Amino acid sequence: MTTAALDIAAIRADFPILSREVRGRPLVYLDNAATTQKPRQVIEALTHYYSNTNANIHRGLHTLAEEATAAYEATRSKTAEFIGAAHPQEIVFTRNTTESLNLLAYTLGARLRPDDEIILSALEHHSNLVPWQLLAQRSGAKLRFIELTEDGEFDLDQARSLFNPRTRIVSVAHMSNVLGAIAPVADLVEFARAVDATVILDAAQSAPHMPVDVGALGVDFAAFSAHKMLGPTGVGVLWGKRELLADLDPFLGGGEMISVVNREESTWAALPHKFEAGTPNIADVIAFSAALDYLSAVGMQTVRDHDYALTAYAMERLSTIEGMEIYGPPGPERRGAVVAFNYADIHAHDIATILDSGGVAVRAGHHCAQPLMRVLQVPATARASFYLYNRESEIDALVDGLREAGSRFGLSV
Ligand code: C6P
Repeated sequence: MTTAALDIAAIRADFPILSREVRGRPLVYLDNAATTQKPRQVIEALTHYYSNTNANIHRGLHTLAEEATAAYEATRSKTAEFIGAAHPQEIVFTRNTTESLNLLAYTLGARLRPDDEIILSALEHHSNLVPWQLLAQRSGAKLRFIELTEDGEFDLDQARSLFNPRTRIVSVAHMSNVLGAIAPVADLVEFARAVDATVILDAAQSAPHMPVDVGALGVDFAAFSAHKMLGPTGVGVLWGKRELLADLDPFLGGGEMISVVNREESTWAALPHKFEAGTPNIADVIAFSAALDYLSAVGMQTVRDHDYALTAYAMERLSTIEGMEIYGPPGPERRGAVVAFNYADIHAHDIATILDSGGVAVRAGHHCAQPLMRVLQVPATARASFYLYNRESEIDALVDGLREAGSRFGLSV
């Protein structure tokens, strides 16, 4: 693996924020799993929209409304193409991954009966756990959990044993936001098909970092967020097979999602509008188009190769520090570009604060995965996460910052 395929200097020049300083030092942004930075193409698309096009969509008959509607729908088509969806109608825009997953838990949940089972895993983000807990409380359905191996990967034998005729839904993170582990989707789909269960992928961390082809993966639904893939905040995607989405009742009621409204009852608009009640986040959806163009021009396999090289380099450099514990799969092959770690007995928050004083931004805490922290038996971890504009010298800056933290805490570095 090499990073030579990417012209990092040219890419970095597209991201205005990367030339700023933090605490008198060049910004080293290693918090990409939380949200990524935005290229000027996305920023300009936003200002261009508000300066030239701004109008509400799907209702006006004037030029601006037609242009805004066309640009919004063009993003839908581009999103479908980006993930290999069969039809643009299979793309529903939401606010974020969290809302996409809540939509599914709410609508699929209407079909569940007491004692039906929902399979999740021990590493889920709260967004792919709490909505199912709420559903379990409403419906009487039971939650079952795939446990992890020592390396932080799904224990496939134990996973297989969970599937049974009561299993209705399996919903897992395609890539863990803490361990980086990539889920064995093909196996899970095989287990699920044998019992006729619905398969949902939380693709919040995978869609930004690797080629994701929902058709080839064979899943039923997938959810992800634009802001983790160079796009604006406030735009989520829910993809679902057309016949499955068509079969679900609406999530939110209101304008835009109806066909005929009577005093006592209504009928629903065609897909995907049935799931997009009210005025959507028009400007940010349209600007997301520029993010998709950017990633497509680079190529998602190139992004994955670059992530792979950086992750391998980071793991190699971090493991030279005595007292460093890195969580998740041991090599970069079955993990994405996040490296969560603890350093001796320094609290993860102290690590993040000391790194920040050197301009290095990482995340520290439970990463919205408290049950996973309990499995790891730690209250928190620090986490560095990479993207296409990061370079090895920034990992060197991370390592220097960690040595600084070690010496401040009296460790031999
Ligand atoms: N993880 C992180 O720093 P939203 O907030 O809805 O855009 O994404 C939620 C979400 C769902 N699943 C996974 C696997 C995620 O990583 C995230 C977001 C961020 O790890 C913020 S907590």
